[in-house]
Amino acid sequence: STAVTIDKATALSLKELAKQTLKDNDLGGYTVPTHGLYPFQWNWDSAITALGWMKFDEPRAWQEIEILFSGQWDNGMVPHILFHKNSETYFPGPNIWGANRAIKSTSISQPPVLATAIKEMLETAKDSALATEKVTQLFNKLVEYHLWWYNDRDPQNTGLVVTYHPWESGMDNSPAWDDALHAVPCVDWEYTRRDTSHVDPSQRPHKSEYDRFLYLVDFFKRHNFDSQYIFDNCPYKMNDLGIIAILHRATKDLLILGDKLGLNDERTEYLAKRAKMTEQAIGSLWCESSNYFYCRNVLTNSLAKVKTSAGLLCVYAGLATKAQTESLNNTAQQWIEASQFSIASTHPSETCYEPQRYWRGPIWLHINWMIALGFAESGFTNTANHIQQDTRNLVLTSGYYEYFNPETGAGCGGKNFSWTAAIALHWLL
Ligand code: 2M8
Repeated sequence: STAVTIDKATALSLKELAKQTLKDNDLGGYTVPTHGLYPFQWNWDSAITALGWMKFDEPRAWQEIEILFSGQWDNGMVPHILFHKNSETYFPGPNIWGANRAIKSTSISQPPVLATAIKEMLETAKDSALATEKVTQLFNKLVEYHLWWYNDRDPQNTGLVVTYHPWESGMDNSPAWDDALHAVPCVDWEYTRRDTSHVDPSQRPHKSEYDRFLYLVDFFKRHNFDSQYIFDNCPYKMNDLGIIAILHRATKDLLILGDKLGLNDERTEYLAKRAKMTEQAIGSLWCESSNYFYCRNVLTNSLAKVKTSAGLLCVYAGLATKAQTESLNNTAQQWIEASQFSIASTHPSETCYEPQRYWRGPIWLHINWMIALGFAESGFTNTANHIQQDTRNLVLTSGYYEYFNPETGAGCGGKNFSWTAAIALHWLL
């Protein structure tokens, strides 16, 4: 799309609107993604949202992260949702998940962008004494979280962690899960979804997907969240590129934090070894004939050959070789040209691409930020600038929606959305 510069007055009012969005979504120390549709604290939403708070209320930004860690399990996992207060506007709630820790939560995690966000927060903090104090307090919890990812989700040291649920990937109905999810049984009980009463059902996942999402939730509960049992028997097991890439970058960021604060020890050395294993293993997700990284269904050992934006995150992770990065940059250039706004979450030339249906095509601002960061750091500034410019245009055109239609720029899903407002504050304005 054409370059538009934001004049000072517009930038100022967009900034005010973004701050107001975070304040309106603040439930007293943690931020809901948006009222109604998502009335609890989500893991990667909070990490991204803290970057927005950082621009105008640093203590509040640190509090967001502290409250998220208050729900950390004894085994180190930081859950994907913390159900701090009851709400009837979301399904499935805490009783369906059945994980009654001190704070009710789900039993899976989400893309671990936390350490990366915390490093960014420390580096941009105006109150560096406060930032240093907070990171020092949080460091051990972050280490435990990363140890959980590698030990619990890659107990056989393959270098590639597995995920057990599309909700864990954060990219709920990505076409990369279609085949693997199809093999999961459906739940045999009736339920009432709430999402489709807040948002047009044509922008949400299908019932056939929810039936399987819920089967898996129930499976974890029935087996008492037993790590070993679930690893051995879960009917859905993916090497998800989004999680692998985000975890990898976050581990490197954690080590940098540890260096800065003099907190590295034998546990972080172990994390560094795990990261090396990922570097050695990632090549198995690269397809030579199509020059792209794909997710893998671990149960069938087959690559899910559909180009989703998760593949581009390997650049952000520093997991792509120089030649792979060049080739991914060419693919990204075509991707950008294929629709008016970029980056569509599924490449528009794929037959499964749907511009309005959630993670099957729409643009997500935090993913754009990560992809652009990766290309900028690898020296592909044109690609990075183009993505950033398109992202600005989206916000100018439609404001702070949950996600955007790549063909029209129309806002989709929930309105007044925290991570969209936060990315605007952090990266665009
Ligand atoms: C979406 O996922 C939730 C389940 O976690 C849902 O649809 O009910 C995803 O976009 C996810 O990535 C995001 O964290 C969450 C809250 O914004 O919504």
